[in-house]
Amino acid sequence: MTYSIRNLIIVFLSLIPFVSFSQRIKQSINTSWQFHRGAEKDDNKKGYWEQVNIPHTWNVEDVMDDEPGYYRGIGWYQKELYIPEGWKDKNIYLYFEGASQVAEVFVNGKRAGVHRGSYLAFSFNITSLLNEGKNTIRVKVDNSHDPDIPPLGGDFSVYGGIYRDVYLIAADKNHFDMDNYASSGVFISTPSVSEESASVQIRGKVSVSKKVKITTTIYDKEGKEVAVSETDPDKDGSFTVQVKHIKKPNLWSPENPYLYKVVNVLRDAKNEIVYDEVVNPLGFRWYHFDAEKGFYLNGKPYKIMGASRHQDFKGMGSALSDALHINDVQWLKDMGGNFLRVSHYPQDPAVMEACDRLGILTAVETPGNNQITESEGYTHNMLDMQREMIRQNYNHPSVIIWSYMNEVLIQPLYKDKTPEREKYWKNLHELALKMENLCQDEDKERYTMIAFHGDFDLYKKVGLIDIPKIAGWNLYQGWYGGKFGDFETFVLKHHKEFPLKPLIISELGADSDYRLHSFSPVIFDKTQEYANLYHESYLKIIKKYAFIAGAIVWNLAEFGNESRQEAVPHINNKGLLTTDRKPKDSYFIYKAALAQQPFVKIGGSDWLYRAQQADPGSNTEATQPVTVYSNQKEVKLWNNGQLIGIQNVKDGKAVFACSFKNGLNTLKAVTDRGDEDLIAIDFHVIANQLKNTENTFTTLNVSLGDQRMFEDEVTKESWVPEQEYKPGSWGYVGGKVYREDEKSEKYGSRRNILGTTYDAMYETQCVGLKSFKADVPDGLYEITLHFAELLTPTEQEKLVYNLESNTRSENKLGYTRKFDVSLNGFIFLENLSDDNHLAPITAYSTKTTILVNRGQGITVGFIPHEGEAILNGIQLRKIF
Ligand code: GCB
Ligand code: CA
Repeated sequence: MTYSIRNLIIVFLSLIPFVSFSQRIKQSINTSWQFHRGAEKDDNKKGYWEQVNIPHTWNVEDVMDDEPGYYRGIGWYQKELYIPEGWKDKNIYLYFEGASQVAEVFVNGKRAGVHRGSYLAFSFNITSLLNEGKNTIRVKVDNSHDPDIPPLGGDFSVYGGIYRDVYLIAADKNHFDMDNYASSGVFISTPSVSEESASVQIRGKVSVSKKVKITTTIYDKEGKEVAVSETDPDKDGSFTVQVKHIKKPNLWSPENPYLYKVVNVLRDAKNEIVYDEVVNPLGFRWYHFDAEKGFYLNGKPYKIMGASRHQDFKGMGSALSDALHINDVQWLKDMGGNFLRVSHYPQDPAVMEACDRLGILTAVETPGNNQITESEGYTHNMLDMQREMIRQNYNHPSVIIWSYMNEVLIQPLYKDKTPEREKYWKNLHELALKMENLCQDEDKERYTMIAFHGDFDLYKKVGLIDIPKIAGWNLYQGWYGGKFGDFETFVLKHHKEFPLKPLIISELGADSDYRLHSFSPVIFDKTQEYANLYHESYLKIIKKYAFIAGAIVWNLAEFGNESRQEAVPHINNKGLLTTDRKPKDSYFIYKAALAQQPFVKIGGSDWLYRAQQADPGSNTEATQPVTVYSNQKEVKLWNNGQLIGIQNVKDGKAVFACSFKNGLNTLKAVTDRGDEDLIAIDFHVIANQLKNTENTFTTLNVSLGDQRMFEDEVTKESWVPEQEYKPGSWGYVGGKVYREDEKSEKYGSRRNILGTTYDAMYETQCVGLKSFKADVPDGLYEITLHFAELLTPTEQEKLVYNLESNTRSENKLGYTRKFDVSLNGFIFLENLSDDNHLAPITAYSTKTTILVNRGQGITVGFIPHEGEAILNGIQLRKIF
């Protein structure tokens, strides 16, 4: 083993006791915090403090429950801090990776500083406030809505708390700049890069009282020195190092995310004592966007394909460990993605490090979402955040775009043609220009982007499309309205009217509840299959045009927005992954299109408990299409050892008509290369003749007014769509599907149904039915009926949500409904109405047993007294 002279000196120094060898100490202080939600002062009261660890948010329970709204207010954190004797001469900082959204820090009762904004790091020099030994730090955190702090709104929850790591940093009095927006104090750029050679520029600042020198060493991935350079800082402490002619740099790219290290060491000019050291990543790559031909990386055309991501996970809000952040980047990588839109705000440093390491290009953005406030305070905070973001993330080779603003014209704030609106547009335009100029001043190299929503003419009129270097369009044609085909029309329009402006589809996506399925999906039904159609049709157009530089799926994973309703209340279901990271089929659509490594996956791998009506004429067999996703040429599919078919893969998939029987159906797909995938589906075939003897009756779960299948993977219950009664079988008699209004394409009521997690099932219903019949064989049955009143005048809704006031009965609905329910002729429920069980948008279910004999089957009768009877769901289970 050989040691360089410097290494020898370091080893030597560390062996001598009492030599001041003062590397920077950085230690996380995440454990044993005390927390109190609320602003009140009585902190001696028993039970005032709750023990918590960081990352922490106070909104976890808030967003798990069925009630709308979440706490936006003050929370206090407190912790004891021990400062060792040896730190007497050090400069001590508290460093927060992020706290949401205003954090005021106190040390031993004295104010250290305040930081505004949820999503960026900040640090305070607390040296002068500390005592040796025991100290108390307190942090007042406030996530109240503040018109001067972005985001003002948006489709996500602004969870409150200290939700990212906190560090204590002790540095020598002589150190690299620690007061530059919580950045590393050193800024690395690559003024020139080619396959043959590259140059590196390192800028920074030191804060020193001694005469010092700075050594900059660039190491390759293996730790070999590539370049060393020594410099003295200027009088004001600033320094610039130019490293030229790095021969044949190993280029960074998604396929080869090769990272160099830049190590800056601050030494005493006389005696070699090391005062400080900072390490930063370095990647050599060059890139550009061409409005006609798309994106180029290291000289080659390169389609940007990826997803956006919120810092959000089931049951955790925003308080995620680094491991969970990193896993998401890995999910994207495994899908074959090469791009992460870090939106709608800067995220944990672990995300950015993972992008560098795994080769994921990024756009990072500040949360200027939905609208702006026309105030000095807001402008100041927007600019400040952009500066913080750029300085904190400057050295990540993964970053190629600085973004600011998302869908800023989506709120219809002022009336048409008023001077207020003209003024708002002018102010918005001005602010965008300021943001753009700031990006240019801070970083000449990177591109900039604003993400617009689909109102082309409006953004054009306000002049926003002209400002950033890249136009991002968030496009949902065929989801929120319109047809899939409108997407192509839209991008062609952009290209025609802005032929010089590079274009990225900054969002595309469709909601799907992973529990909902349909083989004849329709818009708004929230089935996975509809979302699949959406993604497949968009992918075709994205591939077709080179001028579409990239496309970014909204969203990698489902995420929380407290104010959302629909199939899964409080959740935006557009994720390719669920909130707890189970992949939907849409994930595999992209994987088949993008992944380089051979891949095969049977669709519906998260749908393992299925039920379906038997094929016509059969009692024991049901046929379903099975989609196999692959990037290989050919797939074979087997079910329980029987060959179902052989097919060529087209557009990333092959679809087989597969016959299922009761019990386990083990599907196996094998590609021409020999890669395989297996899934075991527990299938329940519902006989056409319920009294048949080959497939005897066990259970039936029906969602009325519904054409979707619904699976509860926890109870393993599978719900089937309604059907009209036929003798020998089951179904409704009379009635029609609930619709909000006659013309509406909406599926069901799309409301948060209180008191259930089966919102989708309750959101649809059969209205005005006479009966529900099932010609089941004799036996004792359990029968469960599910109802929810879906007609809800707005007044009424507010009152239901307002649990404090008990004035519901004073506010009558604008209609009446009153009906009885009979079971085989006996009245079982009497006068069902909103006076008793049918509270609006609230789940009501009741069950009973019924003895069926003499071959009479089951008839549930509906006898209206006022208005029409309704039924949302029914379950039958044979006891014996
Ligand atoms: C958008 C927004 C995003 C929403 C998304 C949606 O355009 O930028 O914040 O979550 O649409 O799902 O509606
Ligand atoms: Ca972290």
